Amino acid sequence: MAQAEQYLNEVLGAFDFGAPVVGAIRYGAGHINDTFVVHTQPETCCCRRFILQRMSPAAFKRPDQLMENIIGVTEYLGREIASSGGDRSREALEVLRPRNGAPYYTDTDGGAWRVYPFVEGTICYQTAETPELFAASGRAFGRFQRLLQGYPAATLHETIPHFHDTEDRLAKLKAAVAADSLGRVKECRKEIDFMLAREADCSVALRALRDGLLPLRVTHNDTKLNNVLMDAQTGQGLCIIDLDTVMPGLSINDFGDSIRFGANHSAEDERDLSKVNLDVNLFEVYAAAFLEGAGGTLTDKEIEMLPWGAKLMTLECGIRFLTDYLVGDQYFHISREGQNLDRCRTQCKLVADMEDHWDELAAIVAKYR
Ligand code: ADP
Ligand code: GN1
Ligand code: MG
Repeated sequence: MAQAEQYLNEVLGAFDFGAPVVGAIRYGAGHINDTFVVHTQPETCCCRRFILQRMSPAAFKRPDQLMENIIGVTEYLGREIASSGGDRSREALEVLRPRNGAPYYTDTDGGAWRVYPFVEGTICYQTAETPELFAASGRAFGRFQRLLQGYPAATLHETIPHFHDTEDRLAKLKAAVAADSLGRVKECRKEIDFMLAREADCSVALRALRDGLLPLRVTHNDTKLNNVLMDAQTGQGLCIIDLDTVMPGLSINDFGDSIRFGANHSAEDERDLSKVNLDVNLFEVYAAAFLEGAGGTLTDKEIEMLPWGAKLMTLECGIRFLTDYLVGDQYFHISREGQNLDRCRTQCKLVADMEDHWDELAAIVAKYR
């Protein structure tokens, strides 16, 4: 599909922003969608902004189902937030429909675009600059899970089938290695062996689900620190964004993906691996905050298995980055050659660190059961 910029004029004309559009530029650090910020200039007040996104055609095959999920979830969250005295317009995303009243706009080449009002007065962080900030994100993701406790899970579409099916992710890696379509396998033998040596781990959470030890819940499934907008005034987690993967899932995965991304002090694509280390203190800070936000919704078994969520989300993400590198970077946006391999290497380092600190992680969560 062509560059998203090519369709901007057409797409901007399809929405009524309530005032003239004065510009639209690329925005944010997401790996999946094409995101733009749209500036408008109302006559009587200052600039109003919107987020315009082309949903990734590589990731999302059914934008109709995806938007049905998002509209259902944002309206439900809006009602829950309003009824507890919260600010619906800032604490939950709102979908701005195109002029034709559809949930999203389809451009002349079939690309699917949506708009949200920009949530002002917020900051989107790429690394946990302070433990307080990380804790605030944990409370927000825990609360998100609690707020959606009563959501009718059976009405949700599976926007990406097998999304956190770690067994399936490993099988796809094996297939990419066997095909070696770009001859890249020789560069990443060490990383491939690292993943293969952990084949049995890939089944741990899935087996617990199959055995009825872990419950299926409505989960976010992509709980990176940069998927929560922090209130610039209060420093608290305000609005959970990136709802593309809200689906039935495991609470330990929501916990784990936050640890993967946030409980260290380096970028996801850091090349100097000596800088990539699990911060056990941040693990504890996040665990306490996530459980506080979840307000008693997690079972003892879920709490016991939180370290598994951290390890498996990190291993799985490493497997996904590696697979994408082997097939030619088709899924995760890259800004330089080798970036997905670098991302894979940071994940391997973090998994190894988690293994080295396993007893400490288990002791931390045991305190909260
Ligand atoms: P991706 O799936 O590519 O990660 P996101 O939905 O996370 O896309 O959006 C990318 C970035 O855009 C976010 O990290 C955040 O900085 C910004 N963003 C998204 N929605 C909003 C919003 N409603 N208000 C303010 N910023 C937003
Ligand atoms: C993607 O969309 P974004 O950038 O928040 C990906 C996650 C990965 C993450 C790795 C829909 O998240 O699953 O964990 O990159 N999202 C999707 O940074 O695949
Ligand atoms: Mg995102």
